[in-house]
Amino acid sequence: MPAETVRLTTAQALVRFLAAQYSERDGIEQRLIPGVWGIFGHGNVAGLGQALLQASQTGEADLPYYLARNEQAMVHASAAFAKMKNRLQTFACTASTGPGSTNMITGAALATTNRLPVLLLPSDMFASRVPDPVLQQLEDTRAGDVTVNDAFRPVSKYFDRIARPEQLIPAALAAMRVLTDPVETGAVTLCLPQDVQAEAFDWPVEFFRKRIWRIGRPVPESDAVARVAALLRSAERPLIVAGGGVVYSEAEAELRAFAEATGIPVADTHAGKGAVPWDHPAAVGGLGSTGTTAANALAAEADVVLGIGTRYSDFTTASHTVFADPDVTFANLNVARLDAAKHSAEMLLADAKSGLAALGKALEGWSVGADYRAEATQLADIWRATADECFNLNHGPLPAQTEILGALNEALDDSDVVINAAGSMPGDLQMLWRARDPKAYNVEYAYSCMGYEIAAGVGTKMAAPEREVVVLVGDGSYLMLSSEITTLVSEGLKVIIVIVQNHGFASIGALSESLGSQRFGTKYRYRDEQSGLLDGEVLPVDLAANAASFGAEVITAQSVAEFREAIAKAKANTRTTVVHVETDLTGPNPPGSAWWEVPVSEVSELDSTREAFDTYADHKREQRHYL
Ligand SMILES: Cc1ncc(C[n+]2csc(CCOP(=O)(O)OP(=O)(O)O)c2C)c(N)n1
Ligand SMILES: [Mg+2]
Repeated sequence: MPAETVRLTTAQALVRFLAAQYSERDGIEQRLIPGVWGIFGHGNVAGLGQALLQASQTGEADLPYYLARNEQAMVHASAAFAKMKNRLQTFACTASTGPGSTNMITGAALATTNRLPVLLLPSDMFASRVPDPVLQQLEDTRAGDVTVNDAFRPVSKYFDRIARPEQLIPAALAAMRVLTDPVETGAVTLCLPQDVQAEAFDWPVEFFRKRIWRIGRPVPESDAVARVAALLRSAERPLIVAGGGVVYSEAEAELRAFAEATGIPVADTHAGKGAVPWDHPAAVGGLGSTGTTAANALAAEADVVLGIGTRYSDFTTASHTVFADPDVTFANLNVARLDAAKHSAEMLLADAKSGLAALGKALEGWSVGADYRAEATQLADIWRATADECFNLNHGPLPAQTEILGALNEALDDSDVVINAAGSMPGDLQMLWRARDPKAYNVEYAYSCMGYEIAAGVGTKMAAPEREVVVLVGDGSYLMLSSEITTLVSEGLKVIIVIVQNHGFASIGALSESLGSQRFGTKYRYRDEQSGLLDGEVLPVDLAANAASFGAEVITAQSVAEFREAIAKAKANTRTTVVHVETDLTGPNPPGSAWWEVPVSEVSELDSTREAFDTYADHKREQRHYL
């Protein structure tokens, strides 16, 4: 008997299919794609646009539509949503052809580098090619099948172009497989030619049945557990590096129990922060270039490093200098072989939760020495006192950024979420922020993308409406992508946005100075007629008025005391509230204790560059391959 079919356009079929996809982990089933973000243009208005409208009017598929103001932002919102949902749910994003689609490429790269699932549906040129070249079409003299969407290939974990309706069947199934695979996940891109979106086909009804994508917990091989346990038993100064994999796997309780039983201190990365509460006896805080003195001192003498769910970015390893023992060895518990193999490690391929449980069992009765435990606790206490000083500087006339962060940290509840991505704040937060909840800290530091912050606020609030969501955004990042404030307003989502105004790049300014480049081009100033440089008067830019013009409530704070009041008011508010505060561009910053490799010009006419090069060369000598 021939299979039962239903006649639908490709776009209608995709909408129906997406509404029937579920993820499941630990017995909890939920919609994998609970909605679609989009901005319509000629590429998708009559295809996916019609399908989404029809679904909402007939109720044949439950797939709500959300309108973004910028395509990059809707991908960030989706990635932040997925992060908050521990990668068990995400959104689809539809964009028109050409610029609408290529605007999503930065978001795709962010999702893929952060290992966060997002489903991207860029519209594409006509599969028929009849009206070529259509508006916004790239013409390649060497190849007829190249479009701007080919630029998604390197930043997508799965890429396909649906040139005929029935190609959607294998492509959609492959897309779901990749989105729900903790090893493979990232941006998944299905390019939809605008004519194919509207073309009808007789689809097998079976394609639209409810599908449950099971997200398992791979268990480690017993031999691998034994090898890693033996390595740890031989260690005198082991250190744990807790990364995002701990949080995505929801392995916090296992990690805490493991650290308590073994006494191994736990350092964290941005993505792993909160997995162990900041005041836990084993916690030593952030590791690496912007790490605490405690974590970095322990790393310097660690003999065995146990990386759990970490990708070991250069900030975590201080560009391969933070682990300084010449005989240091690594063991990596990771679901992905890519990460498990890093630093010539003994690999423990497994989900963090199941891997930690197995390793904990194998190490029963073993613990590090009491002296080492005491040393780690003491180092952590010293760092906490340093952080307290950073929070209470009484700096003037403008407050220091660290004082604002301290006041904010104190004002927030344990479950409140703080968001940031780029500038000088990630470093300060990595050192100073006190997180108790694994979902309370969302600093995107794989792609460190200016413009993620406010868009991520949208996605995070959608994922966790019960939590207070606080976006920290520098003036530079605000100027890059603040338009989603209007989305917060139109969706009735309440987020607190703290704009930290310092009239330029505190981060890159300080970096520039340290590298001999004299803060060149890092301030938002008038061009000075005499010097010809951008170092004239401060610009009359009013970001508070700008935010108010988007429909947010705005409070301006002139001091730390006023900032505290503003946050209290913002917390009491029920609608999106922006707190604008000006801080000192030049710090003071928390004390750094590790390097970050940024190459300095080897030959130069400038004294500042020559001096910086000597320092750079000294650090280069400390760098290791970890072979
Ligand atoms: C999209 C993007 N462009 C450029 C950079 C490089 N970059 C990193 S921090 C920074 C300046 C950020 O300025 P602001 O948001 O004001 O933060 P501040 O440094 O003042 O704290 C720049 C340009 C980046 N991370 N992302
Ligand atoms: Mg700034």
